[in-house]
Amino acid sequence: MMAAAQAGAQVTNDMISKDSATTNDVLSSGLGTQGQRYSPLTDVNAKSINKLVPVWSMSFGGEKQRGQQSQPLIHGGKMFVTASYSRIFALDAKTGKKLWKYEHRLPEGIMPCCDVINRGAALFDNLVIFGTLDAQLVALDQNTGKVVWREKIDDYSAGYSYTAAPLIADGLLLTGLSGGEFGVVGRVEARDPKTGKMVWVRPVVEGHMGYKDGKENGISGTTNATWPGDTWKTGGAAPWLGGTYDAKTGLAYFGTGNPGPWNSHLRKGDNLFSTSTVAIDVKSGQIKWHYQNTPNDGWDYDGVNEFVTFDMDGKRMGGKADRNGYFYVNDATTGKLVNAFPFVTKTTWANGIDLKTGRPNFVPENRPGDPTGSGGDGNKGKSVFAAPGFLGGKNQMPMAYSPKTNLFYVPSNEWGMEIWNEPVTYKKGAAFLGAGFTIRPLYDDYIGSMRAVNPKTGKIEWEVKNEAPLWGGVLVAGDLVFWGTPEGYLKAADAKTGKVVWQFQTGSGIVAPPITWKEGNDQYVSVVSGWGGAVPLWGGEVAKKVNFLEQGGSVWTFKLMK
Ligand SMILES: [Ca+2]
Ligand SMILES: [Ca+2]
Repeated sequence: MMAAAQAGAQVTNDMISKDSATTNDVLSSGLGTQGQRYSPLTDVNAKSINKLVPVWSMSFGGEKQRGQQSQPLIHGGKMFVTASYSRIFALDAKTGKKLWKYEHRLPEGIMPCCDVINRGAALFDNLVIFGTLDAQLVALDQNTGKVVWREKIDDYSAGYSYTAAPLIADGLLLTGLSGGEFGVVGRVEARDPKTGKMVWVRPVVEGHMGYKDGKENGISGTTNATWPGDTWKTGGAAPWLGGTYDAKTGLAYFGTGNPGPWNSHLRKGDNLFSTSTVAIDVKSGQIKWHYQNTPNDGWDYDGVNEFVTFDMDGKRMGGKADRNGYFYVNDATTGKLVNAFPFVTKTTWANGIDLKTGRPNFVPENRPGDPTGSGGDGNKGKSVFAAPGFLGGKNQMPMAYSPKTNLFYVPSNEWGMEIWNEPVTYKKGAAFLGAGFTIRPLYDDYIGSMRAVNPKTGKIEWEVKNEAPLWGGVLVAGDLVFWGTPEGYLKAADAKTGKVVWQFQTGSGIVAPPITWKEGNDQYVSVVSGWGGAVPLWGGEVAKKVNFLEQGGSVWTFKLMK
């Protein structure tokens, strides 16, 4: 009855704020804007899961495949799912029947750094809103697929693009942007989701002016405090993975990418607010606090990974599994560092994080050298082996948190890289790295590892190793953890013990997070399948190991056989 009553109902801010508790829909990326990716549904459990079978599969079709990283949304009996090359589909959620499709017309010369992927849409009112590889936002009517509004984020020919799922926070549409490898200037923008009209802009590179309602709203930080000379003007810090929002704190949490260029000797200083978690007051558009995971990042340890709020010791905290290999727990209201520990086996760049100062204990000899300094020949600085490599202890694939077990489920990877610096100058639309690299595995038998992480003790409670690097996200549904592998399997394990209780081969690699919902008497599980993303493009020695994997592009949906 609940589902029938809500079919066709418009998505309100109130519905989005309750998304994590309402099991008949999935209205936001993260199954709730906190990003816990937890569902209380328990029909599918360790006892019943041997009856979990596919009910439909739908192909994205065409000749366009490559990486499929989208999390589907469910509302009013419809599934909204994005696909590679800036496509979005509406399907009948029970049968997989296609209702409509929108294919964004992409210009020649788009510059996505890390495959032509998209991570999903946002729902608001009668609209479904997603971003495109040419850095636009498109809002479509949920019922017809007709374009209602379209807004340009920035100039794709300068390296800007968009791949994240937009976030609805307190009735506003919040987006970051991509382009951190091109010296863009990272910022978070808030729009009216019904019209696309800008409400506020908050740059996340120190020195740049913010705006609200068309008026100046203060500079972010203090110009030149942490950036020398003009380096802040091409400072990067792209919040390309989007953000999370917690109504309890009123703050939106955006992770920011690497400072530009990668060569850290060209921008001595902390380079705020790059490689940080930035907490923005949604009402004022001001930065309430920031915490920098990797000051003066010299390894492309983008700090973009999701900040997932949860309760610990009676306080609202946030957990983040950073690319740099450390798991951080910060007070969600103040940003104060509460705990930090490695969640991978090797971190060469720092010997731990000082909980008093909040700063890493750097290992100076493991920073890639200055090409113009001692040990450099002017063209190439001292090469170092760094772990994790820049693809990270964890990359874009979202983790999950269970309030039942109080554990985070982190899709992690064990790899390193040779990295060296080179001279570079900024040129619009050209890669702004000043570094060379080769990614290498650390171990012969595995790269990926699904890890259950205790945020309080820092203990890894269990792990399930995987030969290929994990690149999809995680779902906790009741007492089960679901995740996909590049080898094509959707897997489920006991959330307490890590015992794998089920797996299904989807026919291509999974690099997207699963979802679950209930309609009528049936609990459904869905996941997008389609191998690609950054690993085959940037993975060096690892890419050679996984080049046998086939591309694809489909959604699979499962339920319990009667
Ligand atoms: Ca829901
Ligand atoms: Ca980067």
